[in-house]
Amino acid sequence: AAATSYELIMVSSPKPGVGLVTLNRPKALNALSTPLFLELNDALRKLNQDNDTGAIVITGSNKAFAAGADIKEMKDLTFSTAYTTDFIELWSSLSSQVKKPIIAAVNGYALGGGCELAMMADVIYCSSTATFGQPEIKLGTIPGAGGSQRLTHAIGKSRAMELILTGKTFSGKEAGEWGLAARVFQQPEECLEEALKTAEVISGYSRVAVKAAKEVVNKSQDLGVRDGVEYERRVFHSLFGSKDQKIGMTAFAEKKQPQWSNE
Ligand code: CO8
Repeated sequence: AAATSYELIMVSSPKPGVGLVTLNRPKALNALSTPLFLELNDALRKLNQDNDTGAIVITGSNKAFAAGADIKEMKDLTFSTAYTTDFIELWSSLSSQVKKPIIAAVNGYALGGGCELAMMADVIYCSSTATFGQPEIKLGTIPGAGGSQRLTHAIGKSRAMELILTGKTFSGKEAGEWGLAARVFQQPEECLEEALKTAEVISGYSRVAVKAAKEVVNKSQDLGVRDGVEYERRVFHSLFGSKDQKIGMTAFAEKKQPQWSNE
């Protein structure tokens, strides 16, 4: 992905095994236009396929992670065009097609589609002054990229309902207290640095086990507990067929560091 040049995002690898995607449309506070999303999807698809990448971090600027879908682009959109072109559907490839862990490092505004993009990631880190929200109601519409579902799962119905019905924003500090964000930092730079460090840690584990871990945790969002536990056990059993399970447990027994084969 690093070899591809993009206009609205930047792709780099600041740590071994880590792909960093930085949204870079500063004039529009990283509003998620279709061209931006096509670039983002392209970069994520390539990072997902890239053998050197074990985990991905998505971030924006200190001012804005992303201030939403591009309102100017949507202003004149009709029902029939939105419906026949499956508007927004391509967004979902982020959560369903990228099998490597994604950490969102959120500083500044994460509103509307920006909040939804953060919630499509597997883990959210943010700075305490970040501003989250689903303000679509103020525009005469509702969240369209999973916000009503993922926010409700993350922070509970009453809080999510209040936020979505009023369009009120909430801070990074609150996102941490409510369990939407895994960790909250004082400084934006620290937020990104810690996200990269965590991604590096994840990237150091067996790719097979990491992929399975992400898969089973995500299943908990769709299945009831009984089916989810059964699904987990099936995948757990299947990992006895991997080389890395043997490598990991043998290394423990021999008091050595495991050298993963990623097989
Ligand atoms: N879309 C398009 N342009 C935007 C957006 C946006 N979401 N947000 C900011 N911009 C532009 C502004 O128009 C402005 O451009 P210009 O300089 O040409 O006038 C530039 O970015 C800077 O913005 P402001 O001058 O407004 O900056 P402030 O610091 O004064 O305010 C705010 C920052 C509070 C973030 C303000 O920009 C704002 O309220 N933005 C809109 C937030 C919002 O409503 N987001 C939700 C959008 S709807 C949505 O995401 C629906 C999701 C459904 C699924 C997605 C489908 C694709």
